Amino acid sequence: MVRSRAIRTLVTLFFVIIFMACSKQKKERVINFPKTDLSLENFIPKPLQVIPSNNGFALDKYTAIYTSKNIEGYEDVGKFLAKKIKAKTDLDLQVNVNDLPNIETVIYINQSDSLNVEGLEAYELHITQDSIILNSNTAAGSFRGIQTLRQIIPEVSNDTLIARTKIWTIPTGKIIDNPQFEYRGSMLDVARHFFSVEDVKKYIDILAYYKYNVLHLHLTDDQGWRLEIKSWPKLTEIGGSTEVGGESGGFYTQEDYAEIIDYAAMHHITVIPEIDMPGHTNAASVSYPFLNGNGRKLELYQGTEVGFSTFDTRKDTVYTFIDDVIREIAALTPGPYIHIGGDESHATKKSDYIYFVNKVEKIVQKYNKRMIGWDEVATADIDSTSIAQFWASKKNAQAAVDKGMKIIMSPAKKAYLDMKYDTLSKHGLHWAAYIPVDTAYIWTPESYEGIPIKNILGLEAPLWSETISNIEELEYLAFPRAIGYSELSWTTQENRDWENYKVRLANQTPFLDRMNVKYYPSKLIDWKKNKNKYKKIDKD
Ligand code: TNX
Repeated sequence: MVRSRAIRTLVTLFFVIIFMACSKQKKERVINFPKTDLSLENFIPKPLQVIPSNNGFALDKYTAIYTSKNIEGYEDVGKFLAKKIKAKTDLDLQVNVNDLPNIETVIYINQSDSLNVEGLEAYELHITQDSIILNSNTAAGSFRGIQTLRQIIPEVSNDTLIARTKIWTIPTGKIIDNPQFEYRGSMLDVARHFFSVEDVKKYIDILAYYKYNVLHLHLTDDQGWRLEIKSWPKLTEIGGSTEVGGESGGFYTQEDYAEIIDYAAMHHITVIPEIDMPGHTNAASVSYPFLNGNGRKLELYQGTEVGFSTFDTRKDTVYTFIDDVIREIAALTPGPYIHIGGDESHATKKSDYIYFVNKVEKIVQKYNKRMIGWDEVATADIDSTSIAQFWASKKNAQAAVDKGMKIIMSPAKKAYLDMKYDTLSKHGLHWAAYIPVDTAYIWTPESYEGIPIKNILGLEAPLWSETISNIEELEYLAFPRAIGYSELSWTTQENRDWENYKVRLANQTPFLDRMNVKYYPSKLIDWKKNKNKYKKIDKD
């Protein structure tokens, strides 16, 4: 298998070289590239190793893309790259089309088992004057690699060489890259305020550009149940009908959810659905009152208090209900995880809470998924295969370590996207901290609160939505901080430096502006204003 792949690679490379030699004979272009330096590019997250060779690769209408063909996912990655190049430059690059006339340069996306670094998402880019060869073990690795490539295709502007020549110069050199953590996520709370499929897709677009690989959806809470469950339809009919502030809420049909999953999969992003319980369950209990365990009168809730609701953890029918919900969600979700919440169950007795988490873990496992829960779940008698998401309690995180569990790092004081930047922030809360852009970046998830790195699965930045109700407000809180978290989870500690990062961050504006992302323009950053004027000039 490995040998036949290697042979295939060699044969393809051979053809690429012959092909390029022939095209050279056809036509020799003389391009005077400005001197480049790959190591000075504004990559985020910063790659493991960048070795510049100070020349230029001409990306233009004479460029074509080729990919490994018989290995699942590679051609899709090639097509994805072509689409993004079209959006940025208006060039129409062909993918895996043979016998193209006038091709001068090629981008070759290649499966290879002989990389300098191991890892499912590792990749290497070899950029020379004539070719860009992207090698990776897996299609996911090649997908991360093309994000790096996207980041070094210059943005257009009217006074550059590009506008006159329609050549985008890509600096030559070599990049060897591999993420530090296998889990690099962000969470969207679609329960407190509902966000449309289109909003979620836009969030995925940006996350993918910065090499995130997980989107956690907080689908249920006191204020709303947002995913259709066919066996319990009132969950969305009643429980999905409102949201914080009293607006009309909303929910994803199972088709909508499948659309999000597919879109995420195209971006090599795993979706993790969260059904928060036994607390945070008012919307479920209003829909089906037998679930309720707090003895209080049930009504739809549009406020922002936490900790008042609980399931009746000693009733068998509650577990029949949960079994149905988990069964349906597991069937809809290709990823390996289901998140059961488990946070802030202040209305649940401690012994009931432990009984509940133990039972729900078994249900999740019955449907062949791994359970994730907020750090409180580590107080139950759960397996080392389950995962704790550290948000507040060092003691709970230590309990998870003692059980040999993996931990997702989301400390509220550092990684909560819903915390205000400072006292003047338009949106957000500040119960954990104010988190300006530098504070969000300058900390070490690798050793935070003494949690050993071997227990750390990765990092996740949750965005709770009590104070935000549309995509602009979402973007205000998420960006630019989520960009920094991508670097904290991908790049090793030795490779991170605030002074260096903040310059690279300042240079994200052409991308963020083009994507119409309404980021918070923190004064700590000297934002580069570089409006895209190319199309306008072209018409003149
Ligand atoms: C705590 S973090 C919560 C959420 C809130 C958030 C607001 C966690 C597991 N629970 O219910 O939305 O604070 O910052």
